[in-house]
Amino acid sequence: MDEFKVLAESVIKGDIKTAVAETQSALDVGGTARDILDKGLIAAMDEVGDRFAKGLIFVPQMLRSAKTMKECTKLLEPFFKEGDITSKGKVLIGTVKGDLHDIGKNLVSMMMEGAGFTITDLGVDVAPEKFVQKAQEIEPDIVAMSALLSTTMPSMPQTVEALKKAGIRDKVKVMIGGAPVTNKYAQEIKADSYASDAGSAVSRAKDLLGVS
Ligand code: B1M
Repeated sequence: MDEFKVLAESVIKGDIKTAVAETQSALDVGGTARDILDKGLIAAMDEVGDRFAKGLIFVPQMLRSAKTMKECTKLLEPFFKEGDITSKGKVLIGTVKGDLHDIGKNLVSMMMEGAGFTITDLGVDVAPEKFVQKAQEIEPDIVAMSALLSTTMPSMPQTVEALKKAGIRDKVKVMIGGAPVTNKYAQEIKADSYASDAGSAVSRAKDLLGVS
């Protein structure tokens, strides 16, 4: 985090103006979007999480840091585009029911879109029925679910079950991710794939659909 110390500190403090300026200057001096994201912004959010867990900060401060990170991420978006490409496949994505965390899900959407996937983003707090209804409407290749709370993870198998009940489970691939989610959990709930971060979500999606 040292290289991006001021950036990370401003995200932790929720100082949008400084964080945006630091992101821009890191890009201007040749920093890669991936480094700025991983070593600056995500590292800062991990620290925010630690401070929250220790009772040093509270929900309003977490929200402010989240808003700051989102503003910085906007500057990085163009750097995650892989070039002029035809659609690699349709992805329906959302954060599961009861869960309002969307930064990781938005990064996955952004990187998948940049890699040429067509994204339909249902947002946050997406109930299994909503995933099913939209999947029936747009016929995606992949249904992608994000969860950041251990308490909302059960909505993932519930969604898999709902897809099954609607008769479309074998027509889509299911990918899951989010901080508390593991590969083991993906296997347990019979998802087709798990990714630990947004970059590997792109690789896993390509693998699932057999595209490069
Ligand atoms: Co919340 N929160 N939060 N929070 N929050 C966590 C997740 C927590 C770990 C903090 C902590 O205690 N240390 C903890 C969860 C504990 C647990 O269940 N394991 C927690 C809690 C407890 C809560 C509340 C319950 C607090 C309360 O109200 N008492 C509450 C719940 C609200 C709700 O959802 N119903 C709550 C609320 C919030 C805010 C709204 C204030 C805010 C979210 C704002 C927003 O997202 N718009 C917030 C934040 C900011 C966090 C932390 C600090 C940061 C999350 C984040 O954005 N990280 C978080 C601590 C932490 O994660 N270290 C915490 C950066 C982001 C890039 O990482 O989302 O992990 P992440 O995404 C990664 C990978 O996981 C992966 O790719 C991304 C990286 O490339 N990934 C996927 C994500 N989705 C994927 C999907 C894929 C593949 C990969 O395929 C489909």
